[in-house]
Amino acid sequence: MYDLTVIIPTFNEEANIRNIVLAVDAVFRENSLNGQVLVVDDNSSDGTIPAVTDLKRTHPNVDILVRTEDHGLSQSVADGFRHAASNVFVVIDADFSHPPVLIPRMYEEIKKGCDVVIGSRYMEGGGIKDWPLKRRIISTGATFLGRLLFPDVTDPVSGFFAVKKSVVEDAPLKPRGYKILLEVLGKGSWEKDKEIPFEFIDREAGASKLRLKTIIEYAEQVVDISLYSFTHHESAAWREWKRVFKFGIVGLSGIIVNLGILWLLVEYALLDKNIASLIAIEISILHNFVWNDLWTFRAKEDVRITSRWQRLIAFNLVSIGGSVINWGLFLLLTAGFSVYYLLAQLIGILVAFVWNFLVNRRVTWTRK
Ligand SMILES: Nc1nc2c(ncn2[C@@H]2O[C@H](COP(=O)(O)OP(=O)(O)OP(=O)(O)O)[C@@H](O)[C@H]2O)c(=O)[nH]1
Ligand SMILES: [Mg+2]
Repeated sequence: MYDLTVIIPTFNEEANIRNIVLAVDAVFRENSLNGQVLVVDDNSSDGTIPAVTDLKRTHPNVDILVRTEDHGLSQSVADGFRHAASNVFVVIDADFSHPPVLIPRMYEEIKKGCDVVIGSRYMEGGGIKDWPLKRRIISTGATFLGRLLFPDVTDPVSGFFAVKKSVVEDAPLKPRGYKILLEVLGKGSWEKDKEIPFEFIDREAGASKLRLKTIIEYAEQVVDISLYSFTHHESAAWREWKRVFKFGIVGLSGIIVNLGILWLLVEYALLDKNIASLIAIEISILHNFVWNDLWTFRAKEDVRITSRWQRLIAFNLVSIGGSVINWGLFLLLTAGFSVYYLLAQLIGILVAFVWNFLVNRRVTWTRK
């Protein structure tokens, strides 16, 4: 049994495989880690397989799994999970896009109690070197979609991560496409994650395999994980849906508060209707803030905006933005597209709701 297994998926990586295996093994030795290197190859036609077989002779901790069916990167990594001879897995690309020197830090975090440790390109200190605009746009879109499911994770589609065996061993992974991490986060059982920044360096050797099919598969995967979470309430994605529901309930109750206050102010305080409406709006915003702070997001020390007053100001500003969106859409739909005014208002409310949730989630109640 090894301390950890570094899984390297490969397909025609002759130009890199020897160097990456040796680099990972050197990191093991420098850090006194008893590590296994497991190359999972999709029956490459170049010299990848002989190169690993050759290395095995001098390095008994190097293994190779050659697959002949169900070709695919994610499928290969999932196969690697099943064949690894340890309880901690690290997944890394063969083309030196991911720095092997970070492996010991990832392993340390797992030892300290994390279930998943992610190498992030999108957190402070991380980055991407030498990517053409097209790749950047696709990656940004994929990351945005992934963050809808896991908003606390800055890079939920990273190919560089460490995970405990217990997270994935009973998970009904349906691996496909390129984003195995999203599948692990969506179907695995985990509580604690941590991200470590790194700079992604585009490959120098060998060929890229990104195709349109990859993008379609990815969209299917996001939908599949959402549906899965509806029937698996222990999943992390369900935790997020719960927040959406709670946020919605708070919003609905805010409408009752809003109307109730307006009625009281007009009928009993005999206030001018226009002034009373403004006061009622602000009080309902305050009401919503308190419930979202205490209940929906359970804000504790782990939020970035530690002052409750500052969170209140942020929430207020976001709510005003939501109202502007609501009203703007109403004007656009009724005047521009002759939509029935109640329907136009309803669409405005729904879009403002999405705005309010997403922006407050990422700003007002974002994690440290
Ligand atoms: N087993 C297996 N490995 C694959 C497959 N496709 C890619 N890989 C490996 O997965 C890793 C990432 O693939 P890349 O082609 O580098 O993907 P990328 O980083 O998104 O794109 P480029 O670096 O620009 O080519 C590399 O180690 C590849 O050899 C596959 O179908 N099966
Ligand atoms: Mg690459």
